[in-house]
Amino acid sequence: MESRTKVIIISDTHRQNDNFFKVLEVEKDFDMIIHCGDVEGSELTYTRAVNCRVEMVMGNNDFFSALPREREFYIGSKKVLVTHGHDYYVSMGNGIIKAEARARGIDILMYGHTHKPLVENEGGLITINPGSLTYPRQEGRRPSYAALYVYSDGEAIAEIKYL
Ligand SMILES: [Mn+2]
Repeated sequence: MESRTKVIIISDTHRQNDNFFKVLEVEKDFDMIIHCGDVEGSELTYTRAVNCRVEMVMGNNDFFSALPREREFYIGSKKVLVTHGHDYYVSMGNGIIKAEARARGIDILMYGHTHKPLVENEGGLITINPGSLTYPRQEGRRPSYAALYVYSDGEAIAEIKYL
């Protein structure tokens, strides 16, 4: 029987977590939360709020954090890389970080830092930037996050969602 893993991806909350709790009111039956950095000390807020696995990485504003700079793991058959992105100059574009992901054989790349949501799917690499739930910078400036669905048949679909 086919199974589905649903992942909620957030980033750049900067210690303002009201919109995260709004996401929890909207989203049900997810299996994992991933935070792409700039948590700013709210790590326990996330891990205590949900009963599922939570993965977080360190952002450029997480000065005293014990979080890792990067995480690599599998979701189903998909190899995932999570990093904040500032080490790969994502403010200038995502060419460098995508090249790194391809070199590592990554299937799904997640980063933040720009506060601008983005989903790309090219040549077998899915790239996700959930934007920011707190300080959105894209046109219209709606707080955003992403949902990722990984199916047991190998299919993966990501979408940007707005509050
Ligand atoms: Mn940020």
